[in-house]
Amino acid sequence: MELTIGQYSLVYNMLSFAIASMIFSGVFFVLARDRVAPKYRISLVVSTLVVGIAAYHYLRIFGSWEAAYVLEGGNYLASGKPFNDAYRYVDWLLTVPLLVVELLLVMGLVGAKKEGLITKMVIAAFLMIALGYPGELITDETSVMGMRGLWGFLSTLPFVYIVYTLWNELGVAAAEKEGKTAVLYRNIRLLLLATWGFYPIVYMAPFFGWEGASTQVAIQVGYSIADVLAKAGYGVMIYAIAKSKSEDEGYVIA
Ligand SMILES: *C/C=C(C)/C=C/C=C(C)/C=C/C1=C(C)CCCC1(C)C
Repeated sequence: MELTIGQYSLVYNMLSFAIASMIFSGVFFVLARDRVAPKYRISLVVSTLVVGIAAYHYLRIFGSWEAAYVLEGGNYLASGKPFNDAYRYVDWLLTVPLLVVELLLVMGLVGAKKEGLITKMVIAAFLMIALGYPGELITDETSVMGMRGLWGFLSTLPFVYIVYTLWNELGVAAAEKEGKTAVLYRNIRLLLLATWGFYPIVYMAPFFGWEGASTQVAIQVGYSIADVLAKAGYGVMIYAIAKSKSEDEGYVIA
């Protein structure tokens, strides 16, 4: 595979942007801790873990990208070292269940009130990523009816279950509240749908007949933007919900 300097640099800069976003959103979650009531702080702790794990994996992806290409005669050529994209799946395996947990925690849907919901969601999130991975390794199938399509379909079952359940729970929660908290619940619902919905579309790229350098670049840029929104942006929204609920409940910042 051959990349132009522009293509190579675009991915390089996006990965660098993702690293900065993950590290400094984490710093923000730590520093903003006292601005929310004690019972919501655990959500901010989980948000910090998510962006911390993502920052680590983005550093590894960045290193792998640098090692995979060499500049020769004005273009970037494959160095022979493969670009390791498996870091993304390892990252998702850890961070996606945690993203679900931070939301359920801030909503207060844990413990006796919603027996088992957190367990079901975490198992489903784990299955969604684990079932998608074998298909992601099959890059030479252009038909939806092949093995890539089959793994993708299996992964979509827990995906639909999670998104449908969270969408409903957030709708119920928004209806119970009013003012800022209700608006925030509705907004995070849209953010969840838009960002999570993006991943299976990228997965389907080979079915649309995309291939070569521009697809590689599009996938890396696309996943990086989606990850920043689904982890750092989502974490900021979780913080806003925690803060709004803290205010509703009369918490005053010391
Ligand atoms: C921070 C990372 C996030 C929020 C990753 C989310 C990933 C998904 C929602 C992936 C879903 C997939 C399918 C529904 C089918 C095809 C395979 C996947 C894993 C790309």
